[in-house]
Amino acid sequence: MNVLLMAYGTPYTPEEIEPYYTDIRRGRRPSEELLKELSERYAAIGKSPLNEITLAQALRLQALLNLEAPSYPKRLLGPFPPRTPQGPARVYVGTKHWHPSIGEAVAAMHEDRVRRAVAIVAAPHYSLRSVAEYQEKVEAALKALPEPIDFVWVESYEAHPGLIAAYARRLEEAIWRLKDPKRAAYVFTAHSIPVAAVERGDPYPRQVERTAELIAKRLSLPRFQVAYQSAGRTPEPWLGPDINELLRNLREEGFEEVVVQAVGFPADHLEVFYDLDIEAQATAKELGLRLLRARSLNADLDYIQVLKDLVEAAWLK
Ligand code: FEC
Repeated sequence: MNVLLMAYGTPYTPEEIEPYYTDIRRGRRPSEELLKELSERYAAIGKSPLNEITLAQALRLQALLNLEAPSYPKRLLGPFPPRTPQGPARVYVGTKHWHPSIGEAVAAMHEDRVRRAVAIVAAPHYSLRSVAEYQEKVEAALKALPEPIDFVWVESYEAHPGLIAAYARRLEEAIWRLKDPKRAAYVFTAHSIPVAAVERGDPYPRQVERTAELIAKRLSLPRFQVAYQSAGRTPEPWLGPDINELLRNLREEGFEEVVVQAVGFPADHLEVFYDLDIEAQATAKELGLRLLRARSLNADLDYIQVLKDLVEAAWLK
């Protein structure tokens, strides 16, 4: 079984911020002002752990796929780790905007004579501005190869029961720290996308709402809202409400405590550590609102189990 696990990617060093940002902007170099602003955000969090987390997810997914869990032998009769019936699983990592890039990963798969693989993004919701762009990058990489690779896509998994349970578990931990859970506000966030994509029929907001509804139902939350974060620094309108704007409204409505859970990203990175832990926290503090953030899924085994289920189901298609 072969898997291409994809994520956004992040620069490894401050010098790499400029080419990384240029790639996000489809080859247009950012102005000095934009570059300075982004560099300051990275400096404020020390370093984004996204590449390390993505690699850990891939290693654990590969290990899990290579274990025959249900019939795991009590005595070791064969090779360790036991192989899946389809043969050893290999998980390749490709990032959307840095290295290893999606193109580099697809080229490595071709060198290893991979003919069929499952493609999955470490982000649960489909968007024209996320998964569709990962798909374009895979298509472009395939064009450069002499033989095709047949990719079976997992396009979204916003309602996977294991994902909902994993998010609910982290949210519950935050709820334990609340002074009064019945009177608190609960906000689920995802990365904003341009409104233009939503107008073209992007299912993204519906899928984000669905994840939020299912987590809220599982924990019988008294109320919940969805907000968007990290809108791009471009003049076009971005999908809202913005998390900071929502925090202001919540305070005006009299809320004193709020739990925020980022459901659009499984991993910690710049947008979690800066946009939520620094920026949204500063807004909350200024408003006199107590903000708790539910911890991320990262490379924890419950999330990796979700990826394993999805990948195995896609492989059998
Ligand atoms: O830790 C890190 O260094 C990387 C954090 C990171 C993640 C991430 C995920 C998503 N994005 C999505 C949409 C857009 C759109 C644009 C855009 C721009 C940026 C910039 C940075 C950035 N994003 Fe991001 N995103 C992360 C980081 N993103 C940095 C550029 C500076 C800025 O605007 O803040 C606009 C692109 C353009 O200009 O055309 C659109 C979506 C996701 C969630 C799905 C996924 O993970 O792929 C959607 C992580």
